[in-house]
Amino acid sequence: MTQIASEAVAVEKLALERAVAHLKSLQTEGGWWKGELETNVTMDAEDLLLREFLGIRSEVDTEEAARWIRSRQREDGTWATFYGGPGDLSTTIEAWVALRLAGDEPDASHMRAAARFVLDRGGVEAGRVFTRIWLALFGLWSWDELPNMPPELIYLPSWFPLNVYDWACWARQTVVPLTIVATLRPVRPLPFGIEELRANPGRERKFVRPWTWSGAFHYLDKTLHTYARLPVQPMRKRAMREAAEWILARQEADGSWGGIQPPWVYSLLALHLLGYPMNHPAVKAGFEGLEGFVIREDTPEGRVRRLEACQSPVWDTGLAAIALSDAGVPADDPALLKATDWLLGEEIRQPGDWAVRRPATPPGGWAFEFANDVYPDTDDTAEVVLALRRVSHPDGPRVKEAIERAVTWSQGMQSADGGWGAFDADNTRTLTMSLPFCDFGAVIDPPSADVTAHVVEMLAAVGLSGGTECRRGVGWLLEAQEEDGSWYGRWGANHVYGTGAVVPALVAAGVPASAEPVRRAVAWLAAHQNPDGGWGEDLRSYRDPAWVGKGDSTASQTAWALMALLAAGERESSGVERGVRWLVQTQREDGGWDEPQFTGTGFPGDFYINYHLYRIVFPVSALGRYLRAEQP
Ligand code: R04
Repeated sequence: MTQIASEAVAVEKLALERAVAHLKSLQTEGGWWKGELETNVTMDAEDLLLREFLGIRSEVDTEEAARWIRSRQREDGTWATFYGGPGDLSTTIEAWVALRLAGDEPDASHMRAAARFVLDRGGVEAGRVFTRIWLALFGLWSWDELPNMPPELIYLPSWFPLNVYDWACWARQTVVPLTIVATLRPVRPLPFGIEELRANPGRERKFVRPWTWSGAFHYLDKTLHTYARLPVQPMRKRAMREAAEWILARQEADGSWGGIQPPWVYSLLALHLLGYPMNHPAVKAGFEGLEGFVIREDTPEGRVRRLEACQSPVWDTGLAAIALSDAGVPADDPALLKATDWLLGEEIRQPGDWAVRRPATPPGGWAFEFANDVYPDTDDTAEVVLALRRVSHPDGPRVKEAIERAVTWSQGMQSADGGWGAFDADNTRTLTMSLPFCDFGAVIDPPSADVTAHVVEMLAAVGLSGGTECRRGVGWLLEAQEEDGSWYGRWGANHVYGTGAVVPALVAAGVPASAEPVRRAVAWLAAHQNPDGGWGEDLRSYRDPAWVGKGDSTASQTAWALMALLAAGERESSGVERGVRWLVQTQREDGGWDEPQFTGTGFPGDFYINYHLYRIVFPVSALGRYLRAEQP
């Protein structure tokens, strides 16, 4: 090696050492990691509305939440769903209403700017269903102008179209409580109106074509509205009680539902409306648990309060352990042992909703959150197994058995087409998407390239690359490659995430780095490297193909691209060298990276996440793999 080359490697080693020290410093006493899960202000607006509705909204909470919401408003008066993104109509409507609750006057300049944007976009009339449900709760929107959601849904058997198990688990847990809310149609008026946000007082009606599925559902909806207005409905009452039982059976140990905000909030609302008092154990646990998702922070403007939409400790801990191991931290390092102890305690040993589709599959695996026993997912399970197998733990058999259960469960969760969805097998019935209610977010959980890749990589790592499941998974991935050589990213932004997950998986499963699909992926990554050496892909790419593979360079996305290129044997390429240099040059003094950009996806097109640990775990993995890759 020449003098200059070895100096360059020394710089990268130093960068990695500092990054490892930074990552280690973020580990908690309990052995786990958890980065903030940042989303958007609908969380905070809806929290204030919920508390107002229940009569438990405090002055302090309101002031702190309002301060946070104001701090997120942009120059043009709008709120977005991700950093640097375009103004979002529903988010801006909800923020405006929450600020009115907090006492902001409609003629204040920031409120007028927001209202102007809302009117420009068609007013509240054009807002999403969830937003209009919140307005209806306060008499600001008519329940008649919302899609019907009959609670009798709960009776549909699991083979019947549209039954609750045809819905993705997050939508299932949201819809069941909403059937109760939308049937009882409560209204608790506010001391102010929203005239400022209405575009056309007499809402115009569009002709809906009855011969499409969504058209047919539209007219069915009209019929159901007529039924909803009939007076005595003992059958409805029974259905609502049945739905309440279903909800109560799914409350988690921390009082949450799925550990995610919408099901949590609507479940509490539904129980309240059915007469469960605030001191009922389930309701009490629900509100106490929410406290654990509140972040308070002191800023120059005063204290702010914001809510996490969900929490990612298992995911973060798995990724952090893999990163440390990639960086050369020894397999028996105390940091890895502590993480392993915690992860072993988080294993899920009981059946959940997934068992409806896979009754014969024994339980095992991991979920995303602290408490999420009903909803383990294949993505977290794969990453945790990839982490555990690199640790040398004193109780080897215990680790081995947990891994074996997780592998068996993952194999059982393979969908009929050979891919993997996150929370369920064969959750692929697209009919659900045509319901008038479903105008926001993914409502099914079909196999995706990123999740399938993680499971394939895990199966290969435990020596099962020759097994049927892994081989069918590889087949699914090859089939899913885009024309341009990339893979779509369902849970991360976007094609850089998908490609960054799939290439290492294919190579681990035995596809040669010289094979044509891998070469096409390498070419796609090379063609989308930024002039500064990094990679970035804007979340607008989900709606606008012009953005695919394009955006500001970020640490996490640069790391994903690098891991794909390294797996593809490109260590000596100038692309890898320039990518690594970008990471080294943008590293902060404390060993971390800045990443205001959101690179996580909740729902493509609708809901995005900034996982605050992504900016450190992925660069550590990428630099670690770069430095440990075999020298030619
Ligand atoms: C990074 C992938 C890991 N793996 C597990 C996924 C975890 C995150 O999943 C969700 C997060 C969510 N948030 N909010 C919602 C949500 C759903 C998820 C949500 C749910 C219902 C409605 C609106 C938002 F599945 Br309505 C933060 C794949």
